[in-house]
Amino acid sequence: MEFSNSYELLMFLREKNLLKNSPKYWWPNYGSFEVVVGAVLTQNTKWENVQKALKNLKMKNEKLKVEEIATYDLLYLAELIKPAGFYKQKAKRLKLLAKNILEDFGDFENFKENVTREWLLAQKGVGFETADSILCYACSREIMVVDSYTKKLTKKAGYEFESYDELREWCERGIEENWDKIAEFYENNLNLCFARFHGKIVEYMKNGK
Ligand code: 39A
Repeated sequence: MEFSNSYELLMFLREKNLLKNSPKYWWPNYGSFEVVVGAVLTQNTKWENVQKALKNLKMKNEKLKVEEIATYDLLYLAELIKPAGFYKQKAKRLKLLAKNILEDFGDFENFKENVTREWLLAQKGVGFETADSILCYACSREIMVVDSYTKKLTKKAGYEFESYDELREWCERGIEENWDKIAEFYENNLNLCFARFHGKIVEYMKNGK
């Protein structure tokens, strides 16, 4: 596998039609508080386990609410998210994050509009990948999420990056430098190009082809 920048990687993945069975912006229920919960739950576990935990959480209410998670009994919350692993720690972190969102932003809509990467990174248990997943898929910001799949794929092509941000910037640079060409393929509908790019990488690494 050879590509000299992230644009070439995107073109390689684009031909494979990897998102044909995925939601528009790949992450289910994009733009909702559920994405924040999923981004925390997916740490150190498989997405399939996250889906089980989300199903438990959504038994009472199909739409997850920040107010609900902030007031849940901790043991009850931990029990619901058990399938995602590290459930006691994740329950504490989720509840604290929900409380802080309400305390600092008032509601989820204001959080989506105004939250910064710095604010997210200052939250307990929120690292780069979780913060960027929240920014990209919950808050509709044009930021590339990079994860272990992205690292593995670029490594296979001979790239080594010293940090998360170095890899993220490499992914973003190739796209930004070729914006005009990409705009042509997508008929100027470049909304959340990075969300779809990340989704393609994950699907390719999980399902191959
Ligand atoms: N690893 C993953 C995923 N695999 C995923 N989907 C499939 C839909 N999401 C949303 C996050 N992480």
